[in-house]
Amino acid sequence: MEAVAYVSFTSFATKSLPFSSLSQSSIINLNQNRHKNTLKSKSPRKLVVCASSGSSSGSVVTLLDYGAGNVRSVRNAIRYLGFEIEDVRTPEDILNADRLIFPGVGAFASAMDVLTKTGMAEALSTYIKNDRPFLGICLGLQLLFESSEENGPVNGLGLIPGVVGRFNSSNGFRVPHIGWNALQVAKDSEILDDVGDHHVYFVHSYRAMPSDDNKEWVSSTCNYGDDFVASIRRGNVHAVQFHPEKSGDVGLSVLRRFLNPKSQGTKKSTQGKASKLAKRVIACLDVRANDKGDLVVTKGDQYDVREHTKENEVRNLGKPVELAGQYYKDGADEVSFLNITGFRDFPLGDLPMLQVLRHTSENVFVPLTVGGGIRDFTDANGRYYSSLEVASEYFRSGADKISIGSDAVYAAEEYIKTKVKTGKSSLEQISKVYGNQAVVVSIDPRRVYVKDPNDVQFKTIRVTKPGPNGEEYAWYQCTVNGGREGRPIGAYELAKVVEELGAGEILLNCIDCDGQGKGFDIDLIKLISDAVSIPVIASSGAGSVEHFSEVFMKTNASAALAAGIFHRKEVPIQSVKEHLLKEGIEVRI
Ligand code: 1PR
Repeated sequence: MEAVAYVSFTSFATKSLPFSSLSQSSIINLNQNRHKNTLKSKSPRKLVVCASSGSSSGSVVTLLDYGAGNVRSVRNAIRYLGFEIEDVRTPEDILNADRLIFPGVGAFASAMDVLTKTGMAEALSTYIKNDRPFLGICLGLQLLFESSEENGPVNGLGLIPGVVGRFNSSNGFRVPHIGWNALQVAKDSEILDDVGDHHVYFVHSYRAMPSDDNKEWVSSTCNYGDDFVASIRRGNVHAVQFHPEKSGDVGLSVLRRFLNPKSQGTKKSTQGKASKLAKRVIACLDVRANDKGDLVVTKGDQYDVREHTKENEVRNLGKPVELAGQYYKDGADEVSFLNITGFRDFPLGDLPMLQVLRHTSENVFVPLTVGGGIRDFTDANGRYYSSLEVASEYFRSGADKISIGSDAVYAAEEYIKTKVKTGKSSLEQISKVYGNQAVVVSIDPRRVYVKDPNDVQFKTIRVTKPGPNGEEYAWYQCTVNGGREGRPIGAYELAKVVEELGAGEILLNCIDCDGQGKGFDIDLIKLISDAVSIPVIASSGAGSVEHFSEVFMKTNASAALAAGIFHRKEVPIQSVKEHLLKEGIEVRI
């Protein structure tokens, strides 16, 4: 249970808490500061402490959440480990913390802006300079450096020498760096003791570089094109570029070692084989309400999810929360939920779906993606909801990434027509606020054979297997509304445009292959993964372990997703991974 109600940092910046509404006993003077940290405060302030605070207890951790994004996963992981959370509401709360976690989210400049305006930047610097127990995560690491090139240069807290720069995608490395990568531990860091040769989960486009000037801080590096700073440690101050809260058991052990250093045993023996970015294996749950109104995991054949019986009922393959939990235990590197009727139902009216996310995120510590129905919407009462509001609700409910289908097709068509980036599409708005690494575009193409590439204005390929009338070429037509409507845009054109508009990743389905178990559409996946420099997830058609090695050997896909074979328990996730390892393809184990 949380020790205090959540109050975002942003709200602290703009509103002052009504002291009159708090009891006298809940207001104490700054002089009672337990750790005698000093903060140069222009005017002496009163410190507000919740009656339930009790932070002298070793089971309470202070969380700095400045309200810029989803830190629900960090909260869930902390609670899962048996700790209570006290939210920072004032700079003094930072100085009073026994143990502070700072899961930075959003963009560097806006984070620094909020930290500076609220006095938190100064408090953080003081706290860290006083060697108080600190764990920064992702942006929470980057902000400790001198400056960042992200929309900048922008000054950081300046505690560690170095500039945070963007990954270089020109040498073939896909940006954002998304996925499970290996650490090279440079010095004993205690919190990394169980990581060893295991992969941890990264998702970022910017990174700090190790140098002679910061080597006393750097505790591990990771290689992605160049070596970048994966973690820092000096005394009680730690920060990690990866996401421990999304790195499965290994990540939880990092948090556990930080939260409870005294109770830690010796290093666990490490049996991982991590050396570089792993190919990801993703379990996908297509979710919708069945005819009785229960939310079920379903699975179609070429997008037809109804049984071919007299009753014609929606195929029911299980309960979403249970299946997601099972796939996490089985070793899925990510879990995706697609609300497949989101295009016609309003997702914020779909409370069971939000509940599914909330419950799943309490026990599943790998990335969760959710898609379906992300678009602007006006409800029956005339209330308008922007796509950003819809996405925000998904993020608040536990999603790490959201996936946009139909609405991205309309945005791409518009952009091709006008050549103007309006900034108003759901894709642009959500990636601006949450970063492009949080936005997946899901493409639902259908293969269209043609005799001559000049017959169509879209990018065609010479297909490996000719069409029914001997056609040697095909283009891939995008569809919307769950494959119900074909649009005048190809998957190739769409992929290029959505990358430009801010997508961080592409989920590449194929209606022809969906549910067929005959393998991924290698022609399509090669076409798209060669066309963009963001990661591509191959989807649709997996029927055996060999299909996974084929897609990774023949295309530049970063991940492969499957549904039916996992739901029907035909091929366990572990078998897929063992097979890939045997074939020399690095995966997380
Ligand atoms: O258009 O933004 O509302 O998003 C709707 C989302 O729902 C899209 O991501 C779209 O792909 C998905 N969707 C809509 N209708 C269906 C359907 O099946 N009737 N599912 C659907 C798409 C494809 C994959 C599937 C793989 C692997 N399903 O998610 O899991 O093909 O399956 P397999 O391994 O069994 O072959 P919007």
